Amino acid sequence: MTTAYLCLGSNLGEREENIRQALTLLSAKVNLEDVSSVYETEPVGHKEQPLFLNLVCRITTNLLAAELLRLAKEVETGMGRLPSFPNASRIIDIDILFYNNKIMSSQNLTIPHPRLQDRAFVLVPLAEIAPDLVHPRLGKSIAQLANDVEGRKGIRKFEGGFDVSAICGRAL
Ligand code: PH2
Ligand code: MG
Ligand code: MG
Repeated sequence: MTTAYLCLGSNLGEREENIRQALTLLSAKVNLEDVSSVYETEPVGHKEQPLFLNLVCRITTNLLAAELLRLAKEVETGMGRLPSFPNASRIIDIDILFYNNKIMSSQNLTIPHPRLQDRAFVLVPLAEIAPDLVHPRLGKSIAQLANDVEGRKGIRKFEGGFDVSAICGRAL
């Protein structure tokens, strides 16, 4: 069994509902083990777009990394995400952050996610559920990386959030 971490983001349409739906679809195929709070975050990269909602989750799964990527893409496409340019607005984005301690890079998948150490919208929620997780390439804990990252001012906790037990049928 693999423990993996995913980041979910949405900045188009009913953002909260989009993230809830993605978690529901994912939890049909993998075990959802923990979910962070939801954060409203300023767009990083292409700035002229709506605010995102982001959260991170921990899953366990027997899927290989490439299969997990395929599942993430299937959920994105199934929810109606259309191909666009990098960093464009999207109804849902599902990125693999970590897959056990695996370090790998192929044409369409790099693990750990190559930009996670620069992204407060990933590190702050991740520090809630995995502060002691050590980045296998950088050798620093998520708590350390979250503490050092720039752009923490651009993210704030979003009121609301999810009844995760209603999503995956059990309390976490
Ligand atoms: N995703 C990106 C680019 N920029 N900014 C925020 N705040 N949240 C995201 O999820 C995000 C982003 C590329 O996937
Ligand atoms: Mg992304
Ligand atoms: Mg993505």
